[in-house]
Amino acid sequence: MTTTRTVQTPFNRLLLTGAAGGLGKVLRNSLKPYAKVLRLSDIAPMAPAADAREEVQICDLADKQAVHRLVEGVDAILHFGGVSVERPFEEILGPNISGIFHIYEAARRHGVKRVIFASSNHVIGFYKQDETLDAHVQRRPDSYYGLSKSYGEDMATFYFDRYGIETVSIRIGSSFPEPQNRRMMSTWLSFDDLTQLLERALYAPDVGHTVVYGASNNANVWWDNRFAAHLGFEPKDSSEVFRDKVEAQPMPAANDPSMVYQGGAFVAAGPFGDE
Ligand code: NAI
Ligand code: 15L
Repeated sequence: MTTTRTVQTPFNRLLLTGAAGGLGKVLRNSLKPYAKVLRLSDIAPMAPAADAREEVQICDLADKQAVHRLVEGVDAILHFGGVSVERPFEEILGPNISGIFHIYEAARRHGVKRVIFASSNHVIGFYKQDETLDAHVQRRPDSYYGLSKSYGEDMATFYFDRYGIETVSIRIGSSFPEPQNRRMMSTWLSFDDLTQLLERALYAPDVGHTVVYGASNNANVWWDNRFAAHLGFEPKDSSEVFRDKVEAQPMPAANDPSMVYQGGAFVAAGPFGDE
C-alpha cells in the first residue's frame, strides 16, 4: 500500500549501512526525502550513485578505521548492516558485535547525535507466542544473532548514558514484501510502515534510547509499544490481506517452533562446530 506523508526538513547527510541488503535496497529509495545526501554503505557491491544526492562507500563494519571514515560528515546513522540470520558465533562477531562498537565510537568521535539501530525480534525470541511483550521485558535472545542484537541495544543504552548519543532500537519483526508463513501474520512489517517508523525515529525529539517493536497493524500482535508512544508511530498496513494465501500453506505441527515461539525457527538453530 502506498501512503502520502508530510516530509520533514531533510537532513544534510544520512548514512545507511546494509544498503546492498533486502531492506537496504528498499530504503535507498524510500529514505530519499529525508536527506539532501544519502550515504549508502555495505561490504557487498551496490549500484553506483544515481546522482549527487547519493554517495556509495564500500565498508567492512569489522574494520574500525574504515567505519570511522564512513561516519565522517553524517548527521544521523541508520544502521542496517551485518549478519541478519543465525550463524556460528565467529561469523557474527566481526560484523555485528565489533561492528556496532565501531559505529558508536565513530558516532562519538564525529559528533553524530542519533543512531537508528535495526535490532530484531530475536532479542525476545524465546517468549511464547501467547505472551504480549512491552519494551521493558527481560530480553530472551533465541540465537547468537539475537544475542548480537541484544548487545547492540546495551551498547545504545551505554552510549546514551555516557555520551548523550540518542538511539531508536527497532525490534523489527519480519519486513518482507508480504508475510511468508503463519508466524509472520503477527510479525510482518510492511516497507511503508518501516519507512514511517524510520521517519519518526529520525525526527521525534528527545528519544534517549527508545526501544520500539517494528510490526504493522496486524490483527494478532504480540507486542505493545506503549513505551515508544512518544515516537508517534502509527502503522497503516495489516497482514490480514494475505491471510488466505498464508493459510493455504500446510499447517505445521502444533509443537513446531514456528507455532510456539516468537522467534520461530531461530530457537532451534545450531549447535554449530560439533563436527
Ligand atoms: P540482509 O542480510 O539482506 O542485509 C544485511 C546487509 O549487511 C547485507 O547487504 C550484507 O552484505 C551487509 N553486511 C554483512 N556483513 C557486513 C560487514 N561485515 N560489513 C558491512 N556490511 C555487512 O538483511 P535485511 O533483511 O536487509 O536486514 C537489514 C537489517 O535489519 C539487518 O541488520 C537485520 O538484522 C535487521 N532485521 C531485518 C529483519 C527483516 O525482516 N528483514 C527483521 C529483523 C531485523
Ligand atoms: C530477522 O531478524 C531476520 O533478519 C529476518 O531475515 C527474518 O528472519 C526476521 O528476523 C523474522 O524473524 O522473520
